[in-house]
Amino acid sequence: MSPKVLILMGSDSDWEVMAESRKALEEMGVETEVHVSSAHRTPSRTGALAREAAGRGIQVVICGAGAAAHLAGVVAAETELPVLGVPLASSDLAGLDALLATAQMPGGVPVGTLAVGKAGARNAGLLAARILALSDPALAGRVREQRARMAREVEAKDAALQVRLQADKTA
Ligand code: RP5
Repeated sequence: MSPKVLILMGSDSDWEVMAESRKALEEMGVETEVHVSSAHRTPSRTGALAREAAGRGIQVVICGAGAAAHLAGVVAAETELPVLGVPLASSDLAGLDALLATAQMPGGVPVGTLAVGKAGARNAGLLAARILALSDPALAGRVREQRARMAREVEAKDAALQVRLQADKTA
């Protein structure tokens, strides 16, 4: 099966965070393709990856970049596929620069922007899975199961807290 989600990042230094996108998609049984490609350092390669993605069967592109983070915007300018942007905290501005650069796209060139860092990277993967699930009932089932699993985990944490509180009271 060919990968349906393309994950791009501006530098290999982004991988520790962007691996969360791939992990989330792996949990959902969605295959990914991952590349380092920079909007600034390798503009031609980035343009080509974006332009060729749909023809290779890619349905969603996730872009993670830090600092003056133009990667998601440049990719969105070169493809009609949905593009999700993950701002990364890799400069002295701790991700605020990347957040604004990724989110503040001009009208007509949409980038769905997630939170800064690992939570945003994970959510980009989960959101990509939800987009794909619109036309894939088996994947929709796995998305439902992920939500149910998360709810069960919160309930288990609450149950454990109640036990601790009760023990404190009787101590
Ligand atoms: C951005 O600059 C990259 O996305 C990365 O977050 C940041 C720093 O890149 P390196 O200097 O570590 O290659 O373009």
